[in-house]
Amino acid sequence: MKRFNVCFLVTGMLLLAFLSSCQPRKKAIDISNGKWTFHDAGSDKVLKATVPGCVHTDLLNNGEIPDPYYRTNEDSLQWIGKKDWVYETEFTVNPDILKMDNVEMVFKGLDTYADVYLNDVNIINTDNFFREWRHGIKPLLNKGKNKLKIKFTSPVKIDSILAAQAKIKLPYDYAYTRKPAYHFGWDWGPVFVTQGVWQPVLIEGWNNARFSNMRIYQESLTEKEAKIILMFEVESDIDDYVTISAVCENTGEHQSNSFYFHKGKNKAGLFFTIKNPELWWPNGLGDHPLYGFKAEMKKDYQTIDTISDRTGLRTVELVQEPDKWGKSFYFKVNGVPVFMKGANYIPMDMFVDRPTDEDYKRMIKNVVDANMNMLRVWGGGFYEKDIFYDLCDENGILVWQDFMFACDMYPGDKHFTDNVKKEAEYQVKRLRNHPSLAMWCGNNEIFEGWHHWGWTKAYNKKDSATVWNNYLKIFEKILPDVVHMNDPQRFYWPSSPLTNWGEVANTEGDLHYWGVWHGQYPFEYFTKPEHIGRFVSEYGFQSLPDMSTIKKFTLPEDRHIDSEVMKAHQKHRIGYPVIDKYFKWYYNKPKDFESYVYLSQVMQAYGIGMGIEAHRRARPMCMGTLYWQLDDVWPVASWSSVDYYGKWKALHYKVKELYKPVLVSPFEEDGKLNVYIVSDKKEDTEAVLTVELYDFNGKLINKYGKSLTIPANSSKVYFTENIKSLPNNHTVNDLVMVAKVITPEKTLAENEFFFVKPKDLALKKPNIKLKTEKNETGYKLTVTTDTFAKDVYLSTENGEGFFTKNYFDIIPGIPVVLNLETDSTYDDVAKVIKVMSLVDSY
Ligand code: BMA
Repeated sequence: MKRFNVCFLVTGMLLLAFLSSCQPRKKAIDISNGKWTFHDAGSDKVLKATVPGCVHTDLLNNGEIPDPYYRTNEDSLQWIGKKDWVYETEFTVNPDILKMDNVEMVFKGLDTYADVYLNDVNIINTDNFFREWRHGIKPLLNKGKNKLKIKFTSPVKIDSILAAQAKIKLPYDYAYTRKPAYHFGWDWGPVFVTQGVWQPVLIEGWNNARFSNMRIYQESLTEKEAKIILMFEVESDIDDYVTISAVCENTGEHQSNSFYFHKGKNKAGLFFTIKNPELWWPNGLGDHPLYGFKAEMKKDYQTIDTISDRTGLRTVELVQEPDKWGKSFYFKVNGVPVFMKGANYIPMDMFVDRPTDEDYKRMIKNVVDANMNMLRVWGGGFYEKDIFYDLCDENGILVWQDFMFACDMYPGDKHFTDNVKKEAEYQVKRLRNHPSLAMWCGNNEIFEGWHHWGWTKAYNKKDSATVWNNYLKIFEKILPDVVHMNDPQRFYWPSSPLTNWGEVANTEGDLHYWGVWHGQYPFEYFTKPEHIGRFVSEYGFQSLPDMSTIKKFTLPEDRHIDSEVMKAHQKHRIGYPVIDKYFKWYYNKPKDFESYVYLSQVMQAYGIGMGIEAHRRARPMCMGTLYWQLDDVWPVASWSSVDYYGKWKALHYKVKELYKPVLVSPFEEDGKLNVYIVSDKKEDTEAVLTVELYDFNGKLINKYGKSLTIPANSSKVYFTENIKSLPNNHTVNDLVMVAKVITPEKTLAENEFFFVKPKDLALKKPNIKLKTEKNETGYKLTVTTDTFAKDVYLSTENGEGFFTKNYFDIIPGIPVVLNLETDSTYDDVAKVIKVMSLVDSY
């Protein structure tokens, strides 16, 4: 019996091996990893290239150029973008692939104008960074070596030719090129017009048929069951029957069917029912389970192709209904209105090939740690790499996805709009299975630009009508049509925003509120009801990056605001003067450069914090707050809350506190101090509100406490007092009020209130002490003071390590406990930590 079993097993294995050897299963090779070279089209000097990559990083790796981010190097490197570049490789294709009926070369991403030659035959000419390019190459392939040559033409050159030829001039020349707009410079980024192979290059061989797409369509979803249709797009070169079987990896449900395919493009579907589905929730509201599906295509019992993907089961609606304030604008996830808390995301580098998977993970960790549930992928960058959306899926971060159009008018000719349509179809199909993807948005600030930034003044009536009609063609016709055809369950919004911050009241749609910063109005304008809007998708204030970051791109002599280097790393026309203007209103003049850096961050956190609290207090009128901007593309003075090297600015620490599910927000209105509690939780919360008033010596002046039930999804005042009577005849410039929402287990929220502006506080020089203990992640720090210490900033030389709390206040007698997470071991860690507080900056 035993012998029979072994025999049977061996025969079975041999049969399987035989079958698989003759299986014409689709095969792919990635030729990006091979040996590549590149050279300036006008020179013979051949250098080693990295693919995926770009010409700037290749030149840098070869030691041909200095670090583009160092000092003012940007200026002397502009020649790179103006030249044409050639990339080459040689490869062999294994016989298995050569034998196949269809062999295709697939470019996952080319930047941007490329003429591709295989064995000296021109196979593709590309003009869109955002598209995938595929071409049949079977007749051109050799058994031995094959030569691939990609000639790139400078987008700077092409843009200027197209702009010169155009009958109507558009606001900016970058409109003609389908490439990340930020490469041409932005008010937070340098000009580096890259070229190169930015995504992998594959050779795919297949027989009979192949999957070109699998969509996981959620037909219906209730607590009891989810109905899913797997919809396949199949390319076939036969007229015949093919079987598709698929499995849901979570439930084990298996479905299979036979389909008759014609030569060309075909569609097929399989139906699944998931009982008692586990719902996907945004961060803070529940888990984010993902359901995996795997499909297999068989012909004559042999597998010819496989495909797999995953999704989360949830519904997302963007509710726009008339209400007492105008028209709502909020997201409902699984039937629950969700207040969106997040930021605008820009690419993580000028050179898109540079961020690693680890960098993406760190970035999303920063988002999750700061209690966000939404990122807006801004339209001047690029449709992000798969890993970005995968991480958003896994962490419950919803994505407001702009199509890649920003701050410009665009051409309307057939070639351009066809190109846009293909780009949109490709990207919508690529991204639609991601549960994190909440909506599609046509563009960034083009509607607003056209109606409010004076662009129309440059045109006569006829030209103006043409330019506007081209806008309508792309953003009101082509893009929404692509979304409705390919992703009908997602909402399309034509432009962020359709309002303007200069208007008196913003009663519908989203709002970019730039009265603070661009309008140079005080931070208090954030709190005015007419500036809050229904969903604030942009608002921001600049600060400088961490000192350790500044040290990386400067020499000591550069470290002052007026230096050429610091000016080169400030891309806003009047960036430093605007910061100075706000300093005068809220703070004292910083005594030196380091204090300027510190104070700019403290002030950014103060101002944007005011905005966040105002937006959250205003729920349900306002249902979203996305500040500008999360990250940086290089080390620069900007609106970001995390700098290029990943250092948290004061703002990011503040956001982490203010984006918690429960917010306590003391606010002065009509002569009263009102303490609001805002809850984004989907269940009621039992807690205690405490309000305590201390003087700067740590003496408790007044105390108030109350047990409460905080309703789910609410904003309400729980404590109100005449602002004048509160200090109890005490001077007001040395008082701090601390409001807390606590449960027996933990503090859910904490916030402070001061009676005067920071510059008017009677702060004394504190004697701040650190008690340190080694722990698992580094060191535990207990920080105490003898007099009230404001905005205490801890740092290490070179920015090493991560402080779990920073830029915090300390009341005498109430220690602040935090961790320094670090891999380094120090003999005396307290000596390594530099301590600074607000009084030290004057
Ligand atoms: C916004 C953005 C960007 C810009 C930012 C800061 O409106 O859409 O275009 O970088 O303002 O000025």
